[in-house]
Amino acid sequence: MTKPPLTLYLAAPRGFCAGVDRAIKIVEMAIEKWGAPVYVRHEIVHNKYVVDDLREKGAVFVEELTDCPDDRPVIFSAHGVPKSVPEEATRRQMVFVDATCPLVSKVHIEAERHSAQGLQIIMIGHAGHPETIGTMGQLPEGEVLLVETVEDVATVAVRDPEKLAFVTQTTLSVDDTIDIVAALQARFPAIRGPHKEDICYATTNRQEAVKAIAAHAQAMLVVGAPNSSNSRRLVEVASRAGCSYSQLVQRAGDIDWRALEGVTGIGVTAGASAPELLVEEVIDALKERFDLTIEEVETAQENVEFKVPRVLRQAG
Ligand code: 0CG
Ligand code: SF4
Repeated sequence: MTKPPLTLYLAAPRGFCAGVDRAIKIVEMAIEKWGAPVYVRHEIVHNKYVVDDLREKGAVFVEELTDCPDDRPVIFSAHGVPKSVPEEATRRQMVFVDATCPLVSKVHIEAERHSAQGLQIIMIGHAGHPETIGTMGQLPEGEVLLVETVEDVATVAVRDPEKLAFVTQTTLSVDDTIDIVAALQARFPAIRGPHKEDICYATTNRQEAVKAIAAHAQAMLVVGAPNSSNSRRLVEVASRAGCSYSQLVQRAGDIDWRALEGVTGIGVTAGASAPELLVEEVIDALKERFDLTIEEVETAQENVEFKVPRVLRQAG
């Protein structure tokens, strides 16, 4: 039987960002340095494959510090943690390594700096996401107010409209955030903030590549996890940019083949926490069913790298 032709537009950049790369290295190096088990508070990055692999190597994943013994090292995930977490670890005299992405830490510092100047903070983010909990947790209760949508901006109850600053989650939709920032600036003309928002380079670049592909492809597959904010945003961006079918897949087994019947152009990308191995798995599965032509669509080049904390660079 002849296979139907399909052009696969492969997004570049896609997959691992510098913060994810660093966080995974931190866990691996900690296990090497201190031996197993090394505890990790929350999924180090939002990917089951990565987590299972590290578990195999000796990591134990827990949600709270209360689930860790005092006498084993603990790593905090790339998404960041409220101030209370390292405080508690210090109180218990635990060995801990913070794998918070430096671009998330930068937002933490921004929030603290604004607060020190007497400003109340409005955070644009998703309720319940660990990064939002971590960033809001840099300051006492009530000092950071959350808005998720343009509608929220209309009702947010601030202390003093003249004394405000905003920060954002790093993995938001660039387009949605433009609208929310505009609504904040319209309602609170004195609000301070970053030049645009705090969305990171990786989130921005992956969304750009998806938009460029959506012009040619009827369908988009995003390799990533359901709890991965940046991956889910890529699915939305593809739909909005014109892909009539856009699906989040954790593994090749998740592909809905019926939805791809008649498709002649498909985009493939991966969230910042999804390993390239899983992208290859998806491409191989497409190859089995289609006569595939692969075109890479590169909209940016990335050369960001973050060092692991010094304690892990030291021998022994
Ligand atoms: O995109 P979010 O913030 O949900 O995180 P994920 O682990 O998927 O990727 C980047 C990081 C940290
Ligand atoms: Fe850092 Fe951005 Fe990667 Fe999050 S998605 S870990 S903020 S580089």
